[in-house]
Amino acid sequence: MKVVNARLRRRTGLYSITLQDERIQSITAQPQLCVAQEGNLDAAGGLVIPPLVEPHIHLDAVLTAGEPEWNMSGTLFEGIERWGQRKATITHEDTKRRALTAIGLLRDHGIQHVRTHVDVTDPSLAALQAMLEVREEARNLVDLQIVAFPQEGIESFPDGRALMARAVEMGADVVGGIPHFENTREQGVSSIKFLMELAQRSGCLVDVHCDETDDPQSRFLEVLAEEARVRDMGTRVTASHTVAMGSYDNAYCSKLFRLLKRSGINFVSCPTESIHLQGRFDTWPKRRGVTRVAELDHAGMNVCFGQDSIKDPWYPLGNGNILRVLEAGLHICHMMGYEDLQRSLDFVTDNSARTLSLGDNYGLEPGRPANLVILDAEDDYEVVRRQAKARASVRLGRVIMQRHPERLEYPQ
Ligand code: 17E
Ligand code: FE2
Repeated sequence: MKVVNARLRRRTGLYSITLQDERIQSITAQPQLCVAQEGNLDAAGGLVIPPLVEPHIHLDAVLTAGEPEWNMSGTLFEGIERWGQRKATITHEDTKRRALTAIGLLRDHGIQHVRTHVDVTDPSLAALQAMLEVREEARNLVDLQIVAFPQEGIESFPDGRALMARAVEMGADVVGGIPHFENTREQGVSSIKFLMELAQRSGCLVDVHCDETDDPQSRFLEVLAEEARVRDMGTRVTASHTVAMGSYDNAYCSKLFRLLKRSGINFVSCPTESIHLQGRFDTWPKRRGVTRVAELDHAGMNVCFGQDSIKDPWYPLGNGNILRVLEAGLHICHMMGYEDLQRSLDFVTDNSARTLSLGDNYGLEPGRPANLVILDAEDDYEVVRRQAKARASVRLGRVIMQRHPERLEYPQ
């Protein structure tokens, strides 16, 4: 199969992309628009990109907002409490059904690579077992990485360490953490040492909910980065949220950035989630409660955007559209300069793929998997401005989603 009349990022002109045996065979320049042959896909001058990536979502909690009660304060802490109520009633089937529904939404928005956190502070590990099955059953739609995420703490939850180890044995891909939620600062530090050790021993990646609080004293990021540096694991480690960095003073941040850079770790910001959950203990002026995305990026570090939630106890909106989160993130992080807009898709494609350590399994290059998405606009700027829809999603050479343009009518 061929995709014709494609525009590509960072290149001018039109291209044809030939797919063969689940791989990209070649990418060739076209002198002009051509007529698509039967069986080929016509990008019609739209941008063709490798699939969008969702680097941070909680598929075990999606579509549960209000069950049994709504989060009225809008804080992370009430979210955890409300989730605790819902967690008591989750079942294997309920978790699978909601996760698969959400994966359908992600598919419709051109996403094919997903990292989901799954709460393992549950002695039954029912949600994890369900998600392991979802990972297999949804293989034709997405590559799913599962994070063993200790929502109620590793040190502060009964048998927390054993549950983490068990989750890895069962098949989790990534080790998680939540040091700012542990009972004491010491427990936060020891939880990071424990989880890094577990990851190193098992060969898992690492993705820690790190400093998701406006407390400027929450400084677990430096602990995570140093652990990654001394173990030489930086490229395999991700710090998610790090919103306390939005409250650190510049003197500390300037020292911190030196370590972060040397550690080589990755960052995920969930700007819609954080603008909603953070700043809740401020009156006015209110902090933005988002990490220093532009500054990390300008310092040469790897940052990407994630959705975090779809209608869950922490965040009542969300629909699977990562371009909505990109648009919000560009606003919230003061990233709407011309240069930023011109490369804005980096934050939901290449940077995210690097966070997920996708390596040669990602990217529009001959020899790589035949995974791509056709967007309904011609470049990054127009994609984000017009909130372009994914017109088609191709996975291993097969079309898994095709969207036909909506039709407007103007009766007199
Ligand atoms: N759990 C957590 O600790 N933080 C979040 N933002 C979500 C779940 C969605
Ligand atoms: Fe999260």
